[in-house]
Amino acid sequence: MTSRDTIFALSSGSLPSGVAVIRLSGPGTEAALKALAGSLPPPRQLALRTLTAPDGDFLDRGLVVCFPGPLSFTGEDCGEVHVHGGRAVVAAILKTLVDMHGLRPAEAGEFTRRAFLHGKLDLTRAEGLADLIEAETETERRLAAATSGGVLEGLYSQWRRQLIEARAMLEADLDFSDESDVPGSVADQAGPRISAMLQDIRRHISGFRAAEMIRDGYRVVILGAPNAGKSSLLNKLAGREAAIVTDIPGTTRDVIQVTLDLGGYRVHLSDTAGIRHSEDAVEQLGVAKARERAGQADLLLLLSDGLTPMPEVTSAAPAISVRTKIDARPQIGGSAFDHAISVVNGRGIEALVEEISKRAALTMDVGDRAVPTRQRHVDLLNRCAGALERALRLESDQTELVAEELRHAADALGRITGAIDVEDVLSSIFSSFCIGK
Ligand SMILES: Nc1nc2c(ncn2[C@@H]2O[C@H](COP(=O)(O)OP(=O)(O)OP(=O)(O)O)[C@@H](O)[C@H]2O)c(=O)[nH]1
Ligand SMILES: [Mg+2]
Repeated sequence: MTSRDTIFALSSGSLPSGVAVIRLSGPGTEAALKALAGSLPPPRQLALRTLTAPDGDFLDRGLVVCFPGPLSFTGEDCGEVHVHGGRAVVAAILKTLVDMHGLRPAEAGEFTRRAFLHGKLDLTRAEGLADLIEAETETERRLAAATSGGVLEGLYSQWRRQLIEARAMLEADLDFSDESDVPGSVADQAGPRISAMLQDIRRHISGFRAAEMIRDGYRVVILGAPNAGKSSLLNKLAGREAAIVTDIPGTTRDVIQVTLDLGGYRVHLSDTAGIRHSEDAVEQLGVAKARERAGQADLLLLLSDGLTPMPEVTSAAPAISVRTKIDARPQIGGSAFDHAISVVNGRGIEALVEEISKRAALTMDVGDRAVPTRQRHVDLLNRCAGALERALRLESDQTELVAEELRHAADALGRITGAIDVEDVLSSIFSSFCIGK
């Protein structure tokens, strides 16, 4: 598998920056780098060169490196130039490259796509790489590092191999079933092994919820009657004036969402309109939105300053009750609230943040467990599990049909890693990458 086009892209992100890395891949890489830099250093060694345009115009001085295929990220001839990260510097170099014969700008994810096509990584590792680049929290980074490191590839390949072996045994059993020296118990042995694998797959699928939450974030919704101190709490946790705060009840009309990194977990915190009965049409819409958000939440914070009533909402999410403004209205005696806070003197805020991150951790923590990270994985795992279930329901003398179901099951796993038949999913997977990866 070789590409005719040589592709290039700015791989180091937004400009201006201290250094900009422009990456190339394809058969014309070496010639393009020579045209820019004159002589090239030995493979995989950086060297300082003056880069010039074909007419001899000075472009920049920078580092040049070549990675001849197949020992490169894409498996093709690759190279990089590291130049000063000024917009005009990079624009001049990209312009020089685009004018060269056989070179064109890379599409999103095209370097990784080529790496996949050259067998450098499977689809789950490629998806893990995309996640690693997108990772904003420590939890996301850990999950992405595991996936890009190949934990899913290892698991799915192992299951697939076992299924292919089991099927081969069944088919051999069929072929030799007339001969007395082959015991006829292969089909009987297959049953327990299939059902053990089915259990493993089901357990593995159940980890998707946590992975989804790590990627999408944990949704915390602040609710309370008007003036309870909801927007003040949102601002305090966001560390900025994200929402308007006044002493007029009914200030917040819309849902205001901020995304925070709480203890390494991505948390979406939503401030909502104060819940009360109102004749005002705009306020009614705001209250309806607040109720809707409560229904989609993973955790509710129910606020009251001691005078405002506790909000009543319908939601399956667990709730934490929070007494606000304890600087102005200290609590007397025992408390019916889980937490007591003041945004004025900061009391109780740390404990509340700790509780939110602890709850987020409970739903998101996957530990060392490998979990599916895409709906695509879950769909194909379910297809695999479905085939195994059908195989288990067959009679022991229906060996041929069992073998056929095992083939379906193995194929589904092969589609996850890209070992078989994936042309149709490649575009949707790689188009979500950034340019230059
Ligand atoms: N002393 C004191 N005042 C607070 C505290 N938190 C909020 N307030 C005040 O309470 C009033 C209402 O605060 P908001 O944060 O706007 O209340 P809200 O729940 O968002 O109100 P609505 O948007 O109207 O539903 C403002 O005057 C705040 O300054 C606090 O911890 N201590
Ligand atoms: Mg408000």
